[in-house]
Amino acid sequence: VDREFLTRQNEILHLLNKVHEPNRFKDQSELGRSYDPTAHFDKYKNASPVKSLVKLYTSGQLLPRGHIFTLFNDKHREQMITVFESLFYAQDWDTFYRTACWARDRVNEGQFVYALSVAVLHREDTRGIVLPPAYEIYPHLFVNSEVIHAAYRAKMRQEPAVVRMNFTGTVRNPEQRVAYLGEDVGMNSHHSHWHMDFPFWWKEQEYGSHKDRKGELFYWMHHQLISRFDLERLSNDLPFVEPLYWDEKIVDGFYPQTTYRVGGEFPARPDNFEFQDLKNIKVKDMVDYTRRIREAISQQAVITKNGDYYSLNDTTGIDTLGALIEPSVDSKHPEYYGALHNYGHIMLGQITDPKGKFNMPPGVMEHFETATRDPAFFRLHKYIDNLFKLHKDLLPKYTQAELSFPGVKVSDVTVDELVTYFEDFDIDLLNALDDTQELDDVEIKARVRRLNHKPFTFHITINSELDATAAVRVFLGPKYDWFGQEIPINEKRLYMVEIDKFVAKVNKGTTVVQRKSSESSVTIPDRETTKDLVKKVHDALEGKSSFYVCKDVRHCGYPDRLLLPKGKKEGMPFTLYVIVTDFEKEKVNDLPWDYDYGGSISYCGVLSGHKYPDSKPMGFPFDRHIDGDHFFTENMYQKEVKITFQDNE
Ligand code: CUO
Repeated sequence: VDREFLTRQNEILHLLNKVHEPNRFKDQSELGRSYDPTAHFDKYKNASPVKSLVKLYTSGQLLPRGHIFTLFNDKHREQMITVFESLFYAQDWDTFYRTACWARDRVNEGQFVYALSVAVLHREDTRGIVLPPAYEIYPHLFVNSEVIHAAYRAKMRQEPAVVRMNFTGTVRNPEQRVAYLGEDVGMNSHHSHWHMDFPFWWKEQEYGSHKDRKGELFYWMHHQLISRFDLERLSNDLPFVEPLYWDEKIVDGFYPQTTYRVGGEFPARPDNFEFQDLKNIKVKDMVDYTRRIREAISQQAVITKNGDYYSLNDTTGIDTLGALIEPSVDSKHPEYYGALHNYGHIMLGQITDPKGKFNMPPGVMEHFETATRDPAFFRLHKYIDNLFKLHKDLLPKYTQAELSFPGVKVSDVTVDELVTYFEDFDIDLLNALDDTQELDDVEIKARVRRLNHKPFTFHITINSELDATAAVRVFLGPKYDWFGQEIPINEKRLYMVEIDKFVAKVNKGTTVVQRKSSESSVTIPDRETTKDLVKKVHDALEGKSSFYVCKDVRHCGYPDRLLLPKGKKEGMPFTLYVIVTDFEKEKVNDLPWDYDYGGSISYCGVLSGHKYPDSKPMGFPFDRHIDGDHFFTENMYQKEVKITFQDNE
């Protein structure tokens, strides 16, 4: 037992416990009271953030506790970054821990949780520490108001309760048919963690930590969110998502029926609402940014701050473009190309109170934890995605040499029956409720319906003339569109979802490669609950059990339950693609260990500053234009599979 690690794990869990209340752990709150950062400025690699933080605090300029924090508000975010940097620059664990205890009761709890989480994800001495699931730290952002009210009633009565949560809306709203995906707590937790692993405000140079292919990951992860949503829509007889446009009505409204802990309900948007000028962002700005980005794409070069041209005409163009559109700190010219995507979130979040006349709180689009609840999220991201598509379509088609693997042939692929179903899942609501002196905690949970699938295994038969290390990519695409027409490959590629990517040894002769759905490089299993985590750490500290520390712990990753789209009761046909290429040619030798993918690197990259393990563009070979005839080579295999939804209502 690594006692030091366990103690640290325990201390982080305590720091994140009921953050909206004063710290209930005596040693931490005492430490927070007695620590004086001003006496220890020499203990920070860079002391200016902590100096600013103390100044902001003593002059009463920090966002007060209890107020709503959103990352999209410049002032809120700047302050949060000051907190993050104070934690990140602490030279040793003790300084980090004391700074965190100090901030715990002084800084706005939303800012504190965000800053502490990102610091834990990026400091060397916290590597391997497991954070509680976001839906347990902040249940309000994940469950609806009805559940919160029922939970309060149960606590008042001091009775344990399980509260059933329904999806937002009614059957009269067709969009509700896919609410199970947009409101899935695991999916929202994945999305919010992605943005903590790849913050758009990350100052690579200053923090000395490179995030390999960050702009490309922004494109790929979000592209996959939309493709997956589209396959889910198809499974529910809904057409693919249409992009939104700045000068058109947003046909479908959205009533989140979700409430902030303090500060009221999330604002709703009626049907057919139009974009409005905000105080600081105008609709015309969005049109202008889009025009400039389209210009850059069509001339295959962006203009940099110095007025130079920076080429987009190669495989790294997508990375440059991702950074420009999100935008991240690495945007080549933020003044000229603006902040198309981030402003899109704000435009949608503030659409019903554009001038702040009614002092409405931020909309669901202004938090990564809640954004996908609004169907307009997928429409905004489809709009952004179409810009990426425009760029990819201008790149040359893959050559035979790039697509093929001479001497290697995939001769067969079999897979178990693909079956999906709904199941119940309980979320701990303990953190959602205010503590009152007189009332003890009782166990209160929200019970949600969520999609899952039966585990399955692929068997891939490869005939090879040589011993080789193969990169295996598995994709799933729709077969028929909403009208029942078979989708041509060049269109189908846009809706292809990545199922897995892994490395396999292939021997001369015949090799059968087996791969389980649970091993997918896209997904992670259910996050450990805070309660289990606390117990495990406690037991290990007492010497009652052992605790396995995984230094490569993954918080980001699509939920493994959602690996397959729902399909239909009568079985819905999809096309499965397996592509086997020469890993030696695409291998990036930057990892200290032998990499077979695993974890959740497909959408979430390699953490800890290492490079992405292969050099092919994400989405290869479906990311570029396809000419049906010459595309399929012997090292690829396609077959029709059926996904059957088992209705167990
Ligand atoms: Cu993840 Cu728009 O970037 O939500």
